[in-house]
Amino acid sequence: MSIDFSRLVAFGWSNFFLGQLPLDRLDTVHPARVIRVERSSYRVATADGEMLVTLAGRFQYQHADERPTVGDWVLLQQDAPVIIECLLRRTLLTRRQSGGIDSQAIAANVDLMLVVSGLDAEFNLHRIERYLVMAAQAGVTPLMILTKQDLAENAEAAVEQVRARLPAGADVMSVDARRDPLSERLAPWLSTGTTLVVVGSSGVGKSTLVNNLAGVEVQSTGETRRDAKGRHTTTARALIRLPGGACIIDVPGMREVGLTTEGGINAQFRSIADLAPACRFIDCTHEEEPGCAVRAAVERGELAEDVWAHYLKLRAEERHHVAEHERRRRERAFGKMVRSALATKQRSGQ
Ligand SMILES: Nc1nc2c(ncn2[C@@H]2O[C@H](COP(=O)(O)OP(=O)(O)O)[C@@H](O)[C@H]2O)c(=O)[nH]1
Ligand SMILES: [Mg+2]
Ligand SMILES: [Zn+2]
Repeated sequence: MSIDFSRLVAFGWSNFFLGQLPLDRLDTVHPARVIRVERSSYRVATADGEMLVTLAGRFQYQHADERPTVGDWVLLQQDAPVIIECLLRRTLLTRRQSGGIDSQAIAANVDLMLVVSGLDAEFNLHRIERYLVMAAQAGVTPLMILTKQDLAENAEAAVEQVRARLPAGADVMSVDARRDPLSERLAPWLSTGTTLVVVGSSGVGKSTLVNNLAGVEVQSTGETRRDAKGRHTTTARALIRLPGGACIIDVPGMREVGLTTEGGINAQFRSIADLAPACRFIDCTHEEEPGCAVRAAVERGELAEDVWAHYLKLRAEERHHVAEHERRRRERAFGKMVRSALATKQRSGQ
């Protein structure tokens, strides 16, 4: 059977994935993109349309971030609705699983990260910076969308504050996500084959933005997210095709914890990472050590004190997290040792 690749191109298919097809097995497998994940159920888009599939058993033995996620290109078995392989990813957004340092895949093969933040009372530069760390870690260019412009006291000033923290190539704009013509304003980023992912805290207007771009209500917004008992309903992670040809992934229930890693922090705080080689000690923490080039730059007014303080805070959080995980791991290992010693003792009848 021949595959109509033009249909896959509309979902972001490219030569990067074409090059991974097993040419000797093309009559027994076919490529598809994962467009929705809900627990163990996967919806995929193939050249012949959408279908529901499950994972082959062997994925059970793989690390959590190696299992297919939304945005992944996968190979399906020709004669059964089963994902048998996950193709190499161009980019991958991960988050730490709660209570561990193992990472979990959130969205794959994304080109642009829309970081959404509100210009209402919730506006917080440090929170925005966390998402920028996450983008740096994933190797994806961020585009900052500051929503609720209509509720802002001074949207222009906020835009400039954010701009000062952006890495090269990134951009920022303020919008009213309910009313602005966002397809027009975001047009340069929405060409066919581009995949965007929307991240940001709950209530900032992510679903409003996705609906605005889609031109219809594809995601429920505001209080409708809660069920009759007022609990947040868990919606699935989904990839939605926009009228202009781009794909967009909404990630509901994204929390800020566990977003950072040491590598991501260094990538976002380039100015600090660039100064570090000039510190006297190779393992300088840039806190109290003599001969610290970072602190010297703060004292000379060349590095904003606030940037330095936030860097220290994120790094301390990251180290605490890693240490905590290690402590729990040891506790578990010790418990196991004690239990097996007891079992041995019982067996020998003592
Ligand atoms: N005033 C104003 N309200 C907005 C804007 N964007 C979203 N909202 C409202 O904020 C609430 C939360 O939006 P929602 O899209 O559900 O946020 P999400 O949790 O990030 O998906 C809804 O009541 C929206 O109508 C905006 O630009 N201006
Ligand atoms: Mg939402
Ligand atoms: Zn230092």
